[in-house]
Amino acid sequence: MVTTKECIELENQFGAHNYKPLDVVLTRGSGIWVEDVEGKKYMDFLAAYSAVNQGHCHPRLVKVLQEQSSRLALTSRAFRNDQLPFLAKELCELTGFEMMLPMNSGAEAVETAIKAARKWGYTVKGVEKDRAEIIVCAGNFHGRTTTIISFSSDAQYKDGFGPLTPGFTLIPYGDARSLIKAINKNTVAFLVEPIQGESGVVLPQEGFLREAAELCKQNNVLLIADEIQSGLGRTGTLFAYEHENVKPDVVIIGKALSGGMYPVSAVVSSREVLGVFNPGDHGSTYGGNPIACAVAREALKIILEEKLIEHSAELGKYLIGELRKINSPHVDFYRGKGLWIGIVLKKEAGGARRFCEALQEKGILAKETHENVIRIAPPLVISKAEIDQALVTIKDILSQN
Ligand code: IF1
Repeated sequence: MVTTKECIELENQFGAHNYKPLDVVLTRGSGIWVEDVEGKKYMDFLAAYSAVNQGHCHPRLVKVLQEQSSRLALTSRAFRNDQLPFLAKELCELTGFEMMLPMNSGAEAVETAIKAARKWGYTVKGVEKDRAEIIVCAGNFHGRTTTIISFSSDAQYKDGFGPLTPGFTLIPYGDARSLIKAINKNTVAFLVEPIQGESGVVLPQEGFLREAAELCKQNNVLLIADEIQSGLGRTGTLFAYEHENVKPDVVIIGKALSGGMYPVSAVVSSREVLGVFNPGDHGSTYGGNPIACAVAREALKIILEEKLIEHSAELGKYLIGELRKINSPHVDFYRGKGLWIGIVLKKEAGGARRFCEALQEKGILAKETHENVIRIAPPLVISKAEIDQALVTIKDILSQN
């Protein structure tokens, strides 16, 4: 039997220190519950940043993973397989787009969308070679590749990783007037999270996304929604953009596309946009592999058949309502949509980390973001009874002085 202490020491000695995780060493998970190596059980209120919407080790996903991995695991796209065609069809029908391009990590899908938008700019819109510009928002998080961190507004994500990739313009999140000013003849796309995750579950003011969609349409600019974290039921709709009744030109999906069982991501869009890719333009060894596609097909079915979208809307509303009843000296306000909530602490609260450590002590695993926000994002399979059980602990910790 390994111990927490032993695991932490080994990881610290042999693993790069690119994270500061909570000192909990997990060994088992089911539903919203995870267990550490000493047998202590926790409610997972992060869901691997919304990748485990379907709950840990969902039996249907384990079964599909086992079956497919013992049949055919990887062929590369040099050959075809019998899973990708059906994921492509099912994903396009579910999302209402004409085509998809499968990748593995979220960042790879974001890079795919950037490359598609640039090539669409040159070959369809007629932008001058190498002059394409993409507008992004301050506070964005779209991944960790050197191109993606080039347009981050967070110095830490960029420091030490230059030279940075040009061709990106930052505007304040939610500011349509800045968007108008930033758009020019070389603008090919506006890449945006409908709700910003890493920034701490930040919702733009009502109507921003609708105005942005209108501006993009008027200026022949692609609206690209990064739904890698906000998508697939997290905010109480299939995609977060639906809250604003817009339909982006391109949608980037990841994380819960596989229910946390396997790295799977995809870009969905029109034939006009994804049609810019010719054979050999783009790809990846594992992109669209049989396991990824079989697991993703099942993960999408679970979201629909277990009504996780409606569940997220209903229980999310209940949860934020109950949280707002807590009389806490530390909390400034609560914000969120569906089962995605940010508890924004006052400056004088001393940062969110200590509250996450206190929650860990009491059996709830949550993650701080940007110093003063406790992010709440349990698997969407959470029951009302489990929420009520968690509320007792959360209330206890937030109301203490
Ligand atoms: C880390 C953050 C969250 C994402 C959105 C693309 C990606 C992500 C909206 C890239 C990934 C993860 C990455 C992970 C922690 C986590 C994270 F804190 F980094 F910012 F969720 F908020 N678009 N987010 O949220 O997808 O390549 O990771 O599959 O890098 O620390 P990926």
